[in-house]
Amino acid sequence: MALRAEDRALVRALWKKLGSNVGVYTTEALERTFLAFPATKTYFSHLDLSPGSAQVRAHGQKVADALSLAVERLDDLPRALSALSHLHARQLRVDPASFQLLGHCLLVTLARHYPGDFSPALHASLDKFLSHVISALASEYQ
Ligand code: HNI
Repeated sequence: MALRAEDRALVRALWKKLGSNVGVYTTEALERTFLAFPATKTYFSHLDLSPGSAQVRAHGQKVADALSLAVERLDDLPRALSALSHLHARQLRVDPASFQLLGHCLLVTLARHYPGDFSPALHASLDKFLSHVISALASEYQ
């Protein structure tokens, strides 16, 4: 489903509000993913996954930077994320189904921290944005 102008505006406005805290929320989303879907931890056996881990926080910041780039390049997502898709598909060999799990946990995290902003319209727009990111990340799997 295409991202309409309203979706883009809502996602951009939320991202502006998150400011420099995007990494805090992606880190919480990662922690939730590891807890709710423990099979995802197998890809990170080389990292310290204990609560509050600096390594998870550092990884969360990398994911945050990729998502912020995606917000900046909403018109060009497949190209913006192609190197990352290649990395996940060919080198890391991450099951693309797990992208949905992290996306879901990020949605839950943002809803929890921004309950007042999280209207059904913002929910729908964020869901669409994450679906676009996930399909761009999955593009190199074919
Ligand atoms: Ni993902 C590395 C972005 C989902 C497993 N991942 C990265 C990096 C970014 C990134 C950025 C760092 C690349 C680099 O160093 O050049 N990952 C994203 C995004 C999503 C995502 C935007 C989804 C929204 N990755 C996932 C999921 C898994 C995953 C769901 C597994 C369950 N990613 C990895 C692994 C690494 C990784 C493993 C390497 C980590 C390391 O440091 O060794």
